[in-house]
Amino acid sequence: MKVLALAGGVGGAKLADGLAQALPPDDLTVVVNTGDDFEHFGLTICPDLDTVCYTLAGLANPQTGWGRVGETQQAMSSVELLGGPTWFWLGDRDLGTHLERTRRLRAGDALSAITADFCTAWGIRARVLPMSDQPVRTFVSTDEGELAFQEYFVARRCEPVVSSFRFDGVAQAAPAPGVLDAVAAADLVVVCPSNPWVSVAPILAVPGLQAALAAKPILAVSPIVGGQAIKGPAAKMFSELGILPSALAVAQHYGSLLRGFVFDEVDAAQNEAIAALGIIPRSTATVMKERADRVQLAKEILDFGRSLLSA
Ligand code: FO1
Repeated sequence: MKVLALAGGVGGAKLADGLAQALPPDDLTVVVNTGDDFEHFGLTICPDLDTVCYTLAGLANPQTGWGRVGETQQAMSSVELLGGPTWFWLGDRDLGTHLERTRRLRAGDALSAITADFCTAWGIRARVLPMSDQPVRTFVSTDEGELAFQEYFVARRCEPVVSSFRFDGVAQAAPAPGVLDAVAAADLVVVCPSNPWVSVAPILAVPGLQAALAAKPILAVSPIVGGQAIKGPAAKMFSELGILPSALAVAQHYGSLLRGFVFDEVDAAQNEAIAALGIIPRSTATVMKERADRVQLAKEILDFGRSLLSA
């Protein structure tokens, strides 16, 4: 079964890793949000792409979920001593990724081609594609004005109250080479447990992508468990947008896009309300603490996916 996964950062990366362990390498393509990307120290930083790649390669920092395991901090310590900006911390090994990616982007290479080469170098066998080769940058409207995504997320620690989101450049963006082919080839599309507002929405906003996906069986995995986000500001965003955060709210948010919805067993009481949306519900253990949890959840999702295909 060919699977296309849509992923943002840490939660998406963990499920992508589970799927990569549960599927033959040729059967998995992961399309990654690039709305979180930004320019810093003159470098192009792609946090979600790097988080997905480092996780698939077994190189991710297990404490944070982003950045590299076994990092050293010489470069940023040096920046700190010189009075430079350290609000967005870049470990030394990670910095090497941004240096080489930026060098190649400046030499005219496409982000998708660079990502493919990095994946080969890191021994990643699944296909990882940025949603687009054109820059798309997420901006967050808040009670403190409009903030660039990383300014909101890291510098302001998601404290400002959000009212809307803007994906700058998305109207001029095209799906990266291979994305529409992967959609066409997919038997099943899995929306990972990533933030619906700022991780999945930018992917779905890339022109042509939603129309291509409409023909496909899609299931989403809830990033909200027991009314809380497993990681990050998703629940806070739902609340600030006037929606009670819940698995049901996530299912309602995606609505008719979905054929199936996987959510945590602690929310099993929402089963009927989700089914009433015309979406087939499946509650299970969705919190991925250990690496084994990722494969377990991936296998469950694939079984559920197969049952959706034959229904
Ligand atoms: N998140 C933080 O909260 N603080 C950081 O200093 C930080 C640095 C960082 C460096 C590289 C990278 O790939 C990710 C980094 N992140 C950091 C995480 C990242 O900005 C967010 O988690 C994602 O953009 C949201 O998916």
